Amino acid sequence: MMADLSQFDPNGVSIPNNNLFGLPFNENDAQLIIIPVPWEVTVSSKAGTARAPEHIISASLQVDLYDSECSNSWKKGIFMNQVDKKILLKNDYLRKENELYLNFINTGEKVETNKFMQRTLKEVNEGCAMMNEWVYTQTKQQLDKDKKVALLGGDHSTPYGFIKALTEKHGSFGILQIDAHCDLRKSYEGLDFSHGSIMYNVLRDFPQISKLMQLGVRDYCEAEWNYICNSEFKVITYFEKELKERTYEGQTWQQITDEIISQLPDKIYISYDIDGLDPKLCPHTGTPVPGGFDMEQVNYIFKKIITSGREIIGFDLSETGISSDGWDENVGSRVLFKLCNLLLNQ
Ligand SMILES: [Mn+2]
Repeated sequence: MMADLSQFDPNGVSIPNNNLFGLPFNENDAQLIIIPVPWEVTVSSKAGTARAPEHIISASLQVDLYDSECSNSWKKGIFMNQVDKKILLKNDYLRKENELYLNFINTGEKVETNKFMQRTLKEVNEGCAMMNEWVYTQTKQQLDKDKKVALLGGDHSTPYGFIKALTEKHGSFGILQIDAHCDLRKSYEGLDFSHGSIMYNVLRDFPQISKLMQLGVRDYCEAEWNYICNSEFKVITYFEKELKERTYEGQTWQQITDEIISQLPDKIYISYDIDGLDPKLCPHTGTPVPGGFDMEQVNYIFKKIITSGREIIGFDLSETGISSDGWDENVGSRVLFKLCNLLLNQ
């Protein structure tokens, strides 16, 4: 079903009661469905990303709809589901529980010695498993209707269930991860489904993932480094330091981009942790790290992926923070619009 756009003025002012980007679509007539996941239970530092989907909707009304590279993409329809209030409430409760637990282990105490804390940790882990199951069901439902699907976090633990649903739909594919971190930690801080373990978890559980390409990493631990070295090139990480040094020594971004893309399989899932960008663009993200990409630098890679004939099968955007002046959400909504256009432009 196509939406009737005859009454819609894409050059006009957005109507606030409309959906994302002020677009006049609904769940039936939109080709792309975005699933918001208001979840940041395992985030130990700054809170806020669970509220990002609601904030991004408001900020998105300021995004102009003309994208010179794929000017008709949005006309295929973009619709974001309502934020699920039950998931959000569960997040708020479990985030507090997890804070108690993290404060406890940060004092050097052992969880094995404290029954109360063992129960808290169990509750957090079960809650995260429930969220994964919920995301799986939500995204699978839409994929079964032949919709294009994307996920908006929340923290970076949120896409686990979505990636599972995609392995069932597409079989083998690669993940392109934009991130300041590797997220390859095994059970970070005793948490089964931490934002710092998302790539470890999906690589462990879904052999369909043939390649993990990480770009912009600049904060990682020795175990993660060893994981990459022992992966037999299944995980390829372009560290920020290496990328910067290569450009200092005269290599162009075009050369580096071509090299990156040549190692990617035909089908690609994009996992975009906004902290891969320079923190000037995401100051309130959960774990900001100095350095990082400019938005256009990453968009250039995406554009080249499309022109190389590869297919983008879905994406998540996670870790967007919220701020009093709306800056993080403003950037987040622009990254999101570009990703939506890419997904629809094929
Ligand atoms: Mn991440």
